[in-house]
Amino acid sequence: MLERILQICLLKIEIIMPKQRILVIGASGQIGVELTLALRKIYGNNNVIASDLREQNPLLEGSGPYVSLDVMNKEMLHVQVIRQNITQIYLLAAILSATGEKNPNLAWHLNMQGLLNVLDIAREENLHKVYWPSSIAVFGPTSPKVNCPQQTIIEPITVYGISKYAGEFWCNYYHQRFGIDVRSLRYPGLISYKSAPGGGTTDYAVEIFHEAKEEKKYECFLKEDTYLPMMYMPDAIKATIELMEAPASKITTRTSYNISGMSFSPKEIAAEIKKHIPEFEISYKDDYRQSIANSWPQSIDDTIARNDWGWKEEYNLSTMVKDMLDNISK
Ligand code: NAD
Ligand code: AKB
Repeated sequence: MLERILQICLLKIEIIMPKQRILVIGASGQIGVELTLALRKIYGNNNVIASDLREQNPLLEGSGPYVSLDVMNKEMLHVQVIRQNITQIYLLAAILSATGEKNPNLAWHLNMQGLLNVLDIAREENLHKVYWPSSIAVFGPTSPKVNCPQQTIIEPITVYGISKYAGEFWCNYYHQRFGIDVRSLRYPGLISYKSAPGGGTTDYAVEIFHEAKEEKKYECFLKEDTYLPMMYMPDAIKATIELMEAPASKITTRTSYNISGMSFSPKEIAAEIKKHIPEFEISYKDDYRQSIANSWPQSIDDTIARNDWGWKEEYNLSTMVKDMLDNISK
């Protein structure tokens, strides 16, 4: 299905759009690797430039150009945008919730200044589009727990959540004030087998698969009944591309769209894994990440994304678990 969507996008782009040159910042990360590969299928390998502070992820090697880049160095970023004739930026570099609580100043600095550098350059160079993800981490303990709506009380308690919420309003500001076509999704926790997650509270839902395969047991850092919104990576990539390809007239939310895939607890995902690996056992020892998880909603209402640009997920808990286990084996 993702293949078909990529083909349709490719056809549309070839017919109606001028040549696009895309810079992915943070391309070696959990989302960056898969998004870069998907964008290369649509726009052509040489038109999608992967960049990161760290070395190129081995999965990207040989698939297209890579430049080493620090998003905090605005001059260097600006030079690359001009040199590579960039027309769109996907900004993925950030410090996530759990790592952010260990170094709040660094998280605030990178998550805010990185975004402002990109938005400024987008304005100066008249870029066609910018993509920047937000997170369900914008919500806090006073937000509704179940089916949390797009607009509600939003009082985040992590530095990561604060930076994402402030970032959403910067995106909206640059759109209203300077006409930048910046688009954003509030991703839930993302589950993938290609590249490892980078320091979030939802990382348990990836670790559990590797431990189940290798050790047949897993000690979870969240309590068994901690429900969180989650999404399988192919759905996240599909959502990102569909949002970015939607006509501007369909985009009514210029802060960031709520988006939802599934919701489950550690106990539920463990039970689903046990259907495939009967000897698998889970135990629980919660740590500082439990209070972060407690502050987030358990599920998300994404009606606006569904109505505006036709969002619909493909994977649920059981299809995701099967696909993860099949692919980790490979
Ligand atoms: P990640 O940590 O796996 O990847 C981030 C990448 O950015 C890393 O490869 C890192 O080396 C790079 N980076 C860090 N500092 C940089 C700098 N100064 N210059 C250039 N590159 C730098 O993160 P991810 O999970 O891929 O997340 C990408 C984006 O999606 C982030 O904005 C994150 O907040 C958001 N998001 C992710 C999830 C998730 O579950 N993965 C959920 C919600 C939102
Ligand atoms: C995290 O746990 O920090 C991320 C997120 C939900 O933003 N996965």
